[in-house]
Amino acid sequence: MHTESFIALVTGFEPFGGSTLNPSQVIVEALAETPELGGACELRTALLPVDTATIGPTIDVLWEKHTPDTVLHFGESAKAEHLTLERVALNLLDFDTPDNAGRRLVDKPIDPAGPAARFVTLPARAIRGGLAEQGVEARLSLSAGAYLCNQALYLSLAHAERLGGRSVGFVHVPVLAEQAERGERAGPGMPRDQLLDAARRLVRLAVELHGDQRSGSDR
Ligand code: PCA
Repeated sequence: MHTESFIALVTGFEPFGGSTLNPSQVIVEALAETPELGGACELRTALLPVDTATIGPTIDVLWEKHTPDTVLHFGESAKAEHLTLERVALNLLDFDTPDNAGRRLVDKPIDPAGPAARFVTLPARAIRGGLAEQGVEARLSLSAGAYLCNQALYLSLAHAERLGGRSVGFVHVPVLAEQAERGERAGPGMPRDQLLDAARRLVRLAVELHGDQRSGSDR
């Protein structure tokens, strides 16, 4: 019997803003090493640049190459204390922290012809519920900011819109305790093992719940 395999793409970001590592990169590397998602799911991983000019082409290539069913973008947030599931991406670039190419942008649209915002197609609320059942606290958020994480989500959701039937979402994660210990970020930060365990559970739930989506009702 031929079964179409289900493709999950998980991305993280390179370090930025004076840190030597990014917790989302650590997640992607750990998942690539031991995917353990089970079933017919194929895991693909990638690292995204913190560069507002090259991130779009990078995302285009990933969609072209993998045609994923589910996409989970992970990124660091100094403000997050728990895994935070974003629900909306805005058509806006507005940031003080320069990207890794040294650019700072104010009040610029990501796509002048695009909609003002896009909702995630990932069942964020159901995933949060599934995590809670496993004893992992997560939050829902209405703003992914106006920096590179928001840009990645907005652009990826355009591909989801074009193809249909894809669940795409963004998860902001806290900084790592080791970043705080090195003085690269304010503490306390999350221990690496705790972050990796929570991220792995979240990816598994996203894959399991993919088929359960009711359009728009579960964000
Ligand atoms: N966090 C930034 C960009 C890269 C990352 O990991 C953000 O929240 O936009």
